[in-house]
Amino acid sequence: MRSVLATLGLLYTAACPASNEPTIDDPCLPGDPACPRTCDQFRPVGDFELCTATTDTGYSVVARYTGAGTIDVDQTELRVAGDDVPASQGFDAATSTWTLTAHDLAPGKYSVLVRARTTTGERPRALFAPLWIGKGGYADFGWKDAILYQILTDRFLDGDSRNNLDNGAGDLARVDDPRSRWQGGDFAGITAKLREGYFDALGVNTLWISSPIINSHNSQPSVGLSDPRRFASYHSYHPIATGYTDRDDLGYATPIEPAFGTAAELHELVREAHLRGMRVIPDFVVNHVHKEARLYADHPGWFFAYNACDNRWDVARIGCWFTTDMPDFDYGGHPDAVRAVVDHALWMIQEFDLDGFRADALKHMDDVFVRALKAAVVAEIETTVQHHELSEEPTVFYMVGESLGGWARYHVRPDMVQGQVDEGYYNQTKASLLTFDASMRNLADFAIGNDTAYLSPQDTMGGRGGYPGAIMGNFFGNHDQVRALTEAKSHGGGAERLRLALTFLFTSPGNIPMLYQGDDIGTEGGQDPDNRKMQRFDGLTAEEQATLAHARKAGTLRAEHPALRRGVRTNVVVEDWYWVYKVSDGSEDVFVAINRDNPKSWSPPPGYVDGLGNCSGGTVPTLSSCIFVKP
Ligand SMILES: [Ca+2]
Ligand SMILES: [Ca+2]
Repeated sequence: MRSVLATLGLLYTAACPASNEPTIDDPCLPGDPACPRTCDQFRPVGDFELCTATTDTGYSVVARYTGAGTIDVDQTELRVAGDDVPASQGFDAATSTWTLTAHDLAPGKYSVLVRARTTTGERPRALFAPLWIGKGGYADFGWKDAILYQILTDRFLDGDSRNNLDNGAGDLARVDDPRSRWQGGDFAGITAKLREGYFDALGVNTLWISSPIINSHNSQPSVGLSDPRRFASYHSYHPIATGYTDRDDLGYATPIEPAFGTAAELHELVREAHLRGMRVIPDFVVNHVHKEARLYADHPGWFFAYNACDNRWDVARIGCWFTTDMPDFDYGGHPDAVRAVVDHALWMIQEFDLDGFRADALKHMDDVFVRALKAAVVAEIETTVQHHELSEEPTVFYMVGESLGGWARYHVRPDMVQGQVDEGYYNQTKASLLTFDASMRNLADFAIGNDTAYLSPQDTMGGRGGYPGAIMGNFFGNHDQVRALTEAKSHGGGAERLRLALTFLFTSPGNIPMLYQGDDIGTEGGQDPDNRKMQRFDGLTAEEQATLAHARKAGTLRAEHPALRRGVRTNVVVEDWYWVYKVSDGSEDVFVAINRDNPKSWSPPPGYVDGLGNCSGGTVPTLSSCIFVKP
């Protein structure tokens, strides 16, 4: 993987001789000629001036407090790489400066967080400095390199049955469909699979998990007003601890969903991910709260009056309530609400060292909020990023939204989010590879343009969306769609079509492949709640094992071949039922053949082999795909 930082000329190198390099236990003080610092460019960050520098195995962080008053080091919190350390560490009281340096580090994320207090009890805004160290997908990562796996935390793996909710207790007992109850999945389950290498085997380096914030533990009404069914909030879209920060706990003992585990377990999950160069981006749900939320009780005026969405998703898109129990934020009229929720977001990101957000329901929030969130992320999270608009540096905070009904492009702007889940990609992939309602020629015509479609601005929905830093999320299934395998089966096909879609997903360059849990093995399911079954790891059928093996090969090929992530796709052969394309990044070419037709004769240039193991001897078998690479 090429080093993005090195390419941009942003990688500082240590000035200290190796024998004289300071360690975190032996910090060098600013201006001490015996121990030269590597930092020389300071930037203002709130009440601090910050300088950070990294090498492949070390870092220097110099943070100088420039605000009012005197730092009370005993009352200040300092966290380095997830560990709380005494704030006196590396602190020079005379200059109000922390100097933190370390070397000989293993690859990973070594963010620094300072929650300062002054001797008069003032609390300056937290200082956060995200730092990735090391090669091999750590500091040499840009968001085009992401390969994402979508997890519904409650439905992945029950790693600790002690945190499970009792579905028979109280109001929850009104949920009579087992598919709509809590099922026990948790942080511990995800962490167990991280340690086991389940995601590594798929080439996956980014996890989208459910929102970790506490939800209602009662039963919920349906979105449809005349639908009598009750649902549990296992999907985490009914938050009640919204607004929680380290400064204001709103009266909650923990803001973290207890059915998913503890805050310590979420820290552990993120730490295990970062050790592997893996990014974690939770769902971020702030269009609304649940009516049990403290924020709603304390500030009812921050919310629109009850006004059911009731299928008026476009005409009432900003101010309607999704259900009778989900008060909807009126951000446009309440700057205090914007500030409170942005501060909640910053707290979450800093506290858990998160790498991005999957931003829920963007289309249903006032632009004022989205812009305020992005501005705060740039100012207070991306404090080690040089070029915020490029989405290239490893500490860029990636936000990917979800705006259906043609709204995807609208929010893809430098002052909003880098990407959206790409509805067009979903629709076309489904039509050409799962249902066979559209031809391969349609898919080719769509895909070549779509790979780069969001890199240039275009008018859309009364705005102008698309910019050179855009990176969309490609997908052919998620928790809101009928399962891909079910689409294939209901149109006369089977798992072989799902495998065509997997090949296409993992070989589409420029944007992030987002694979929904279960689509790696070929899980069936209709509309919600049928499409959210518990992930299965054991007792897989031969067909499921074949699909998982295919997904692993295709995902690994994407991880190993930069052209598949960052290249440009061109057509080689386009027929109605058959397509061969080439993806090139200037240093390598990868050829991909996808065949819905009778066996085809096609050979790549000499020296290439099919990494999926389907094609040899110049033949592309029927209903199969091949990814030709040079070994
Ligand atoms: Ca559990
Ligand atoms: Ca709204």
